[in-house]
Amino acid sequence: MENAMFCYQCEQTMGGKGCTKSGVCGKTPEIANLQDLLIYQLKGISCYAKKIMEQEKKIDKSIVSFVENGLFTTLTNVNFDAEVHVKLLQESQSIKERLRDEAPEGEYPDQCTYNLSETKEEMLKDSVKAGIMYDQSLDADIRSLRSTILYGLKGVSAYGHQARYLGYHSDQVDEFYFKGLEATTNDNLSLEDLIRMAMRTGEISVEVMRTLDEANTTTYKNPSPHKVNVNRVKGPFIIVSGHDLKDLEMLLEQTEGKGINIYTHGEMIPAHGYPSLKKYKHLVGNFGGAWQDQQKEFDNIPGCILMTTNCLMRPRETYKDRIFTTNVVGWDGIKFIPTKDDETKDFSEIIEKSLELGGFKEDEEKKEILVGFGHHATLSHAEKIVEEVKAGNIRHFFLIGGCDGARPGRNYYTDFAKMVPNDCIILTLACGKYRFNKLDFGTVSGLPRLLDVGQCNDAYSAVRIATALADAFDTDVNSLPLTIVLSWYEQKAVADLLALLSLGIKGMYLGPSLPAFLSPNVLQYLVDTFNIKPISTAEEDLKSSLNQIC
Ligand code: SF4
Ligand code: SF3
Repeated sequence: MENAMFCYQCEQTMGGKGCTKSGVCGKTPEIANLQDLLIYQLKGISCYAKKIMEQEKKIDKSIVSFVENGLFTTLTNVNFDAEVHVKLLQESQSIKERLRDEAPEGEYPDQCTYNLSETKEEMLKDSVKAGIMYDQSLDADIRSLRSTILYGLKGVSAYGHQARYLGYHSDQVDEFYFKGLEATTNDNLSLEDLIRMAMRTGEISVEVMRTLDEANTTTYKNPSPHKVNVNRVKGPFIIVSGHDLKDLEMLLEQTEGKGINIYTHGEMIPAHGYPSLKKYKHLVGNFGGAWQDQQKEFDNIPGCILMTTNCLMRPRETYKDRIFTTNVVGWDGIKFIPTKDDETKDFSEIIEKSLELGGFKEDEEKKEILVGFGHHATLSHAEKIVEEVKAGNIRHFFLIGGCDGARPGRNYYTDFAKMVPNDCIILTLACGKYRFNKLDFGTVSGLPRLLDVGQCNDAYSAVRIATALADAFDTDVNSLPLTIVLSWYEQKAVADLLALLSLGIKGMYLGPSLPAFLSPNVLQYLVDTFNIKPISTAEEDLKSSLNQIC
């Protein structure tokens, strides 16, 4: 069965239905099947852990961390290294056995009783029963909700991993990994139970984003507006991609005074707003566009790249020797920078390589864009914003945020942003903003019309901004002159979407296409309950958002 697979967890899934021969993302059937088996194992661990927790006992944080990392490893565009998966599988088995000994007697599902095979070949054979579509008789809506919960949890795990690395965690989130995964194996749960569980996943997503916000803003202080050069600077360089601020910080420390320029890439751009990061003079700018442009943009580049989280694409031969991964990111044959026992990393190899490559020969003319409008910075203008809205000078807010991706339909987001009238403010977050963040939107009432709130996890920041404004207007978020236009690609966006739904936010536009894992009934439920709207054309959606409230 090594040549068959099934995965429909991201937006670019083949034919909008599922990748069955190989992943559009570059995931081979081997990796896909090992990932299925790893999730199967994590579910087994979780069923035992839940029973143990019911006896008022705590689960060791090293096990929480293992489950978190395991989930994150299977998120789209994170890890493509079979050996890493085999190691994680082996570790999962010993953890499962430990919990099996500790758990009370009782009936447990197959995910618990299964014992991992010795060789990779046997594991791949076993993985068939871990496949999403294995149980043909499973109700389509149950499968859909189980998948929604699982993908939401994958998104949560990415944020949880980042926060934990900075020394922050939430017990609520930690316990929910087990409860959520157990729910996806539990045949006694009805559709209503699973809908509740999906909403609970959303609440947990809010909690993990809150924890990460606390971790980031305590460690690096609250972001404040900062101009970022998006053009090249002469000299050797390292491009840091992904979401992990701590990796960036450690690299900045280790490169200080070495004549190496550091650029952010993709989701790392909000780093320029954090006082404890922007103080480094050699953090010179932001490089390139969103993740899907990397193969073209990294081609033959005279410097190095460090991937701290998603999104990693198949590295081309022309830069295979200069791209490095760390944390849970990996690609077979690509250099990996491990975390040492004291939680630090040794970046000397990437530093030496970047010096050897020599870097850019010349400076390009500076082009600057503004970042750093997290909740703290934006809300410092709250009074003014409220006044201007009341005076009719600011008409409407649009939160245009989420993931970017390769499909052509994503021009919608550029068109939408361009068409937003001049008396409206655009808030943005995550990598979808690369569709329009280099355009000049000017100002309205003395405020920039484009406010970059941050990374995808800063959806929490956007929520803080929206609730504070709602309070100031003595209303609720749904009654604000605010429209949310979400773009999704991978599972962090699923966690973000569930978070917004769990907060009761209605009328969001979702695109560029709808998740393949939502069954028609589940989708209908979301439409009926939350008035979720699939995007149509930028013109029409803009018109209806402005008409609806004004
Ligand atoms: Fe396909 Fe997306 Fe799964 Fe990759 S992650 S195999 S592209 S559905
Ligand atoms: Fe982008 Fe991968 Fe999702 Fe954090 S970097 S948003 S797609």
